[in-house]
Amino acid sequence: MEITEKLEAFLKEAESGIKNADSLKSLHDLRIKYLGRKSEITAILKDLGSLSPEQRPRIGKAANEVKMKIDEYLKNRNEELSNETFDTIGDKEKIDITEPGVKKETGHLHPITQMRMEVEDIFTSMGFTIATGPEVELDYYNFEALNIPRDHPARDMQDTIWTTQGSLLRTHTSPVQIRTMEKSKPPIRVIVPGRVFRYEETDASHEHTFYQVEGLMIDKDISVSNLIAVMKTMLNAVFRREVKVRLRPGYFPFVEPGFELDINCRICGGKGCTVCKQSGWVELLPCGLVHPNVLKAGNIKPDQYSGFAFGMGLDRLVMMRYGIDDIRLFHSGNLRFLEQF
Ligand code: FA5
Repeated sequence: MEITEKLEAFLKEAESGIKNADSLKSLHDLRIKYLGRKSEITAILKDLGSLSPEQRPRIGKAANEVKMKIDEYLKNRNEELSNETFDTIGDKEKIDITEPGVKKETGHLHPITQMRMEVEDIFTSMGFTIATGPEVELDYYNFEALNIPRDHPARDMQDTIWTTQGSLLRTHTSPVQIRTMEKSKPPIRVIVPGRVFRYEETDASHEHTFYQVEGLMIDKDISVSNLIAVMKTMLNAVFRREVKVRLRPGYFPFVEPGFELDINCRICGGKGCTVCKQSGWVELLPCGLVHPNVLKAGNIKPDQYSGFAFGMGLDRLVMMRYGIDDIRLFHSGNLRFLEQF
């Protein structure tokens, strides 16, 4: 058979095969059969070199025309089949457009994380930077450099979880005060949000694992009034109103003088409940002026510089803001609780 006759027969076969294709899948298979690498047309085009110079252009042109025609048949049939599929989809798949849709659940940040980010924004707007420190800490940073030597009774104020190698899980974020002073010179304005751990029985207001935000400001002539101004600015921004606070003398070896800043209990409005232990006030924020021994441990001269520090309980701040009466809900994995924020 002459090559041109062969081409004609091939085109006829392809035309009827494509016309009879009854699905997009079988049409796809036909494209491979008629135009693919192993198809007859590809073989003819590959073989052009073996033809005489007179035959070559004629056959090459004819083969390309057949190829283009087959491609056109395939495209037309594809369109027909696609339209048919679309026209009949309503018969095959019944869609009830009145049925309520399926809501895609999206997650969100934990309320403590949301609060941490908010506090970070408030402090950065006052020129503070954010620092971090290790959760597994050395005795030196957690206690000794903070003016709590070995055998000091103040060690009992924070029950400690020790590692078998003699390190500890930091009981507060205060070790980062020393780590920050070691690295930078005054003026220092830094906050340290972080997770802390205590060997404690849990109750409505105590967890063994909770979050604090440490604050440290060191410069020339820093006094208690700077401390109060910064604390009030922060609390008013967090609670979006003028917050009632009270300062009591508080003892922490790393500050002198030291204070406990309490806020009015928002759970009971000051009447007394389990969270405020019936006192109407919630201990939120111990603070004070940095003890000279602590400045010395951080290589800062106490006769030239002074500073204030505070350590705020982040979990309790969230509890007060939303009126949550049990701290244990935060890590309970209870989605009905978490989904409210
Ligand atoms: C400290 O941890 C000091 N480092 C704070 C400090 C820093 C004082 C700088 C002075 C200068 P205290 O143990 O009181 O202090 O803890 C600070 C805050 O963490 C508390 O006011 C409270 O809000 C929160 N907190 C303490 N223990 C728990 C607990 N078990 N569960 C939840 N929150 C707690």
